[in-house]
Amino acid sequence: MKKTVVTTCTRDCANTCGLVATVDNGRLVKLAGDPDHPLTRGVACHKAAKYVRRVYNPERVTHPLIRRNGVFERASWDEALDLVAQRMQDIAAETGPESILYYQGYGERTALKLLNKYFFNLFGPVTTLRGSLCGGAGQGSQNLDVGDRVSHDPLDHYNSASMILWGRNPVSTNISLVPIIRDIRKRGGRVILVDPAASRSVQLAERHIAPHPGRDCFLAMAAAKLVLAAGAEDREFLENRTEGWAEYRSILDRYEVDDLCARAGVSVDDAEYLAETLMTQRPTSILMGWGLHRYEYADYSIRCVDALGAVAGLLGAPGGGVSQGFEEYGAYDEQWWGDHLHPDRRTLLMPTVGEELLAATDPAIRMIVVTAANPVCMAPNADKVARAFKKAEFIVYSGHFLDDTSDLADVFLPATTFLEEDDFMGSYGHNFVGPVNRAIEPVGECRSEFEMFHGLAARFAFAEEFRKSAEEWFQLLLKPVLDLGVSLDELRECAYRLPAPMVPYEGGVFPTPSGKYRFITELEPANLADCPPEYPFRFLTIAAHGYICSERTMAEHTALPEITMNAVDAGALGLESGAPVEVSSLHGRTTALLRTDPDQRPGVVVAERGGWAKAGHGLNRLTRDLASKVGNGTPYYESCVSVAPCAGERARVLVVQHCDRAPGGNFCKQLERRGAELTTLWPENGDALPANPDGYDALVVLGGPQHAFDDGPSPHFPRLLELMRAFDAAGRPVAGICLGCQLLARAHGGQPAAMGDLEYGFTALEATAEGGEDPVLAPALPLPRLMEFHQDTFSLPPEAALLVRGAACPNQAFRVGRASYGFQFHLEADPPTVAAWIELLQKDEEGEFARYAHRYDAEFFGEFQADLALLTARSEEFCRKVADVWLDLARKDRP
Ligand SMILES: Nc1nc2c(c(=O)[nH]1)N[C@H]1C(S)=C(S)[C@@H](COP(=O)(O)OP(=O)(O)OC[C@H]3O[C@@H](n4cnc5c(=O)[nH]c(N)nc54)[C@H](O)[C@@H]3O)O[C@H]1N2
Ligand SMILES: Nc1nc2c(c(=O)[nH]1)N[C@H]1C(S)=C(S)[C@@H](COP(=O)(O)OP(=O)(O)OC[C@H]3O[C@@H](n4cnc5c(=O)[nH]c(N)nc54)[C@H](O)[C@@H]3O)O[C@H]1N2
Ligand code: SF4
Ligand SMILES: [Mo]
Repeated sequence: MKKTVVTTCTRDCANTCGLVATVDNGRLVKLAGDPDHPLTRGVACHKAAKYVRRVYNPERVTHPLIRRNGVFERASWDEALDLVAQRMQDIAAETGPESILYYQGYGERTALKLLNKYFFNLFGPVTTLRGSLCGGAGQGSQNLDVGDRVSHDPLDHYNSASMILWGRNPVSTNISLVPIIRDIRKRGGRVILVDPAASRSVQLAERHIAPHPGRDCFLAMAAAKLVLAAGAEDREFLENRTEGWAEYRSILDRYEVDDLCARAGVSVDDAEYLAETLMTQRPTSILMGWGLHRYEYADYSIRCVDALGAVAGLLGAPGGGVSQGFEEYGAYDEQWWGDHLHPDRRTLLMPTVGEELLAATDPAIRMIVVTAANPVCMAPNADKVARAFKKAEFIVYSGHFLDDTSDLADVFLPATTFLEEDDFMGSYGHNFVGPVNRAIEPVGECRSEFEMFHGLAARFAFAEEFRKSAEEWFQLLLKPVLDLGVSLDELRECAYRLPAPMVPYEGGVFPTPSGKYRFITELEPANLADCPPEYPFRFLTIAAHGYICSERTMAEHTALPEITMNAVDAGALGLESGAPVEVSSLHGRTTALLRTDPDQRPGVVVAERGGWAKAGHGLNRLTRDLASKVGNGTPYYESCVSVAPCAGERARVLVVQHCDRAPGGNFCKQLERRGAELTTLWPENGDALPANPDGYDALVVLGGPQHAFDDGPSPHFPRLLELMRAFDAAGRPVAGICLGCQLLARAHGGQPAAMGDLEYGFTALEATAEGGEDPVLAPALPLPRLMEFHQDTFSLPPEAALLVRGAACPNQAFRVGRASYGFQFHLEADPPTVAAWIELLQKDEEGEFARYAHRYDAEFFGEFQADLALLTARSEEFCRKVADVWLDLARKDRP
């Protein structure tokens, strides 16, 4: 029962690829680029393939959640929607609808999602946002120059002789452009990358110019001066089709080319190469990315690049242009946002949303509804944002995963992904509107926001104004396209090109009041501040290659985020590639893993954005919150950091692993996150165990299917038992998990034995009185349900203290000796491990677990999977706390 469905990727990505989803027996099995989409041409990114796993990920929340007594619990849709509607009504009645903030993120830009705002507008003048975390500065700046920014159709770049990628990284962020760019090279054209970082797009370019961050204006001015000096400017255009040319010319006249190059941090040769390309490789197109936007005076750079295009005659020329983004809402009738209903409403400035929330009074923000966003992770100065969110009484979050923002929410409304929805999607990277056709039924109880907001609206007096079928709404929302004579059914079949020009501003006509191009006429270099000596490095947190923004799972995070520095910078600070370092800014501090790169520009620290704070990747805890001068954009790269070696020596932890199905998981990851250096040995594969603890500060012994009482198949056990005792005698902490726990008991005089039964699944356990006072366990209490998977147990060693007790199997955790801890439950098990253990049991029809099949039946697994996201999240948090204190024991006892 295989079928394919043509659809469109709706993720926050300029490609907006046409996709073909393959569905086998109702299950999505493959997502590939649509060969018939004019831009995708059969090639989607590697993230599309990963999205299949994301849809079915064990961490995905598939049921509504309500927080009760501090913890999320599964709830019905009616309970969740009743609660949200009730709070909206109560708060609006008490302090007015302005006390509610609707925060719509960038994860959803489909037609139907315009209606989210319409819902709130029908409700009343709630507070909303203005400004942008993304493209505000760029759009605002280009609008000053051209009136209304319109980019060249990407397919027009097939007419380009050469291309300049200016602060744009298509290899990671815009894969559909890659064949077009390669075609330019193939035709003998040049591709130049202008980027302070050695991004992956270096591979596309024959020349990489790495200016000082935020100083592109000087490079563009230098190139413009060189074009003028050669008499190669477009004189006709400059004289007749522009305003402010004399003023701009006088700005150029203030500087010499070598001075400008020094200010930009590039060689004169770089500027000459750029100018020569523009003069000899006609037409050259300039493609600006979003990296240029993230500065306070981004308008200087963007407008000077535009000006360079104007001087060199690129504007309005086929194959030329200075292009950037597209109007992704162009296909929709924006009246259905409903913003005209409350023209005077309050808005908060998005780039400083933390500060704005804290400062909001009359009324204060009491309730926040977040859809398709992760501001506690992605907005700058994230700790402040978290503080501001915590001040609100009630937070509603709609999304897919338990991320930094949903961790602060009171209600979680699980949304469908685009694979479970019918909709339409415009693009900010091209001119096509694509159909979003449902490929699979919603996973679990997930609902599209269309259904969610209909459900909510039904609880209010304005229900009738909102209630329409999706079909009726499409007719209204897509009216601008339907008016062109295309039908909804036709739109559902394939991507449709909007009637935008291939080449904007042909004939030098611009949608400005005078119809002319407008030059930047003021540029004050003193506004461009350098990093202070305490934080000497510019911090560029750029798009990750493997993920869209913060769309990832907890388990996908590496132990530490990675930062890249020039090797000379690192050497001067005594930092080693591969070692953890402390990265600090005025706003916060974090640990990261250092990688050095000889090709990276000195003075900058580059990292990938989007990792979660709760996974130790919250880089926005370091970034500065302010708004750009033009366009209310977010100048993330006005952040400066210092980098230093981690304080103290690294703890060296020996890990003994017994099977690939029982990895160190969350426990070992947290040790690494705290700077520990792990050495993993596999005795089953012949690794020899050391004779004594020398060289190690702590020992972890992991689980496995072996029996702790049976040395026959595991001849290394006696040696391991000795080693466990020797670590303890030396005062160095030991942690044994499952099999490791049983071995620890045996090492200290307890007796492992077969249980004659299987204990499996997340199980409620109880801390003993001694557990409540234990230094390692107590800070992690109360106990969540924890994962069990064992058929053996043990008797307690004579001197041991029982810390955790279970009903079916009493001995669940103990302390023995100075600092040895045994955990029968799998506190370390991360979601992929648990998912593999589910499959192991479900598929084991004839194996050793088959006799328990009656207990672990479809109903058991149904319940198990419904709660999996919550269970694994809570167990991860518990594990993190235990690992932290346990590792501190290793550090404390070091001489
Ligand atoms: N894989 C992947 N793709 C994505 C995204 C993602 O997170 N991952 N995010 C999507 C989103 S939300 C967006 S907005 C786009 C962004 O798409 P891009 O603009 O292509 O990507 P960025 O990493 O934001 O920035 C591009 C480059 O600008 C450089 N840069 C930084 N400062 C300067 C400067 O002062 N001058 C110059 N010349 N260059 C500078 C950075 O080093 C970076 O390599 O990508 C979209 N696509
Ligand atoms: N340090 C640093 N921070 C940055 C940037 C940077 O360069 N440096 N760049 C910024 C940029 S360019 C951007 S665009 C912002 C992005 O900032 P945000 O929009 O806040 O963050 P995303 O990570 O894109 O979160 C989108 C969420 O929407 C969810 N989602 C997807 N589809 C749907 C849906 O249909 N319904 C619901 N309810 N949820 C859905 C996804 O699972 C994901 O959790 O981050 C900015 N943050
Ligand atoms: S994430 Fe971007 S490149 Fe990847 S499939 Fe979606 S639209 Fe295409
Ligand atoms: Mo973005």
